[in-house]
Amino acid sequence: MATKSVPPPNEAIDSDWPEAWYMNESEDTDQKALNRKEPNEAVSVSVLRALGISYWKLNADKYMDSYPLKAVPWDPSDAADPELAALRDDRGYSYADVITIHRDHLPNYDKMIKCFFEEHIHDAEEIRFIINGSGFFDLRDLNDKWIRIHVKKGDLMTLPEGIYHRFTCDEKDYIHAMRLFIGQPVWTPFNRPQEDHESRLKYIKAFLSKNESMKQNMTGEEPAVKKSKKEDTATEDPTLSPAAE
Ligand code: KMT
Repeated sequence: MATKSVPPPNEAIDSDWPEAWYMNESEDTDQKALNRKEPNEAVSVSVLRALGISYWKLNADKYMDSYPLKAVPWDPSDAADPELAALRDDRGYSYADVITIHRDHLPNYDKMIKCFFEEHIHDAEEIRFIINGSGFFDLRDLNDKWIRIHVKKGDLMTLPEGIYHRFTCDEKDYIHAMRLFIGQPVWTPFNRPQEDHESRLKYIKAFLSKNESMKQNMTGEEPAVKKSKKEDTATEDPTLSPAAE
């Protein structure tokens, strides 16, 4: 589909970023609930940037009807939104798929939901554009605390290679999203712990070591090194792969 050519949009100004907060980390909470602390502890955009997050706000209202509910893969050159097309070209997003996470639309729904919520890293950047609906990306801060980011329609967010993170739908239980990739997609999640994984080491060097002073300012505590009960390393989990269906 031919789209009008426009320059790639700038990253969103701070006030347009999605809301983020430190999570209540009690074990027995519902993963789809807000899980805020009491009182709420908001997370600033500067903290999110220090963790390597980038964010653009796109006009999803205008173009959402032009995306299928599911297309695996989806040709990113079909983007009707000229800003998305410009971003795709500028950042080299050569692969995309479109999925809808809802019981009626996602095969193996229960397994997929569980898999998305397992703490993991990837060996590439994660790029997600929210076409409709909403959900939570949780990621570890400089002190290994969970930050919850509430993504909604129009949000395009990237998570850097090697960051510990997970995803869940919120209580509305519906998200329609485009997953973009540079080159051939690799869906393998590497579940925590991955302290010696090349991508984790790269992330520590690029973001955690660099922000040592910010880390100490945040709590005055030494960072905790959490070990997962899971002893496995890479999980070649076909459920993350669009080819699984
Ligand atoms: C992921 O990597 O967690 C997913 O692809 C699911 C979320 S897409 C909004």
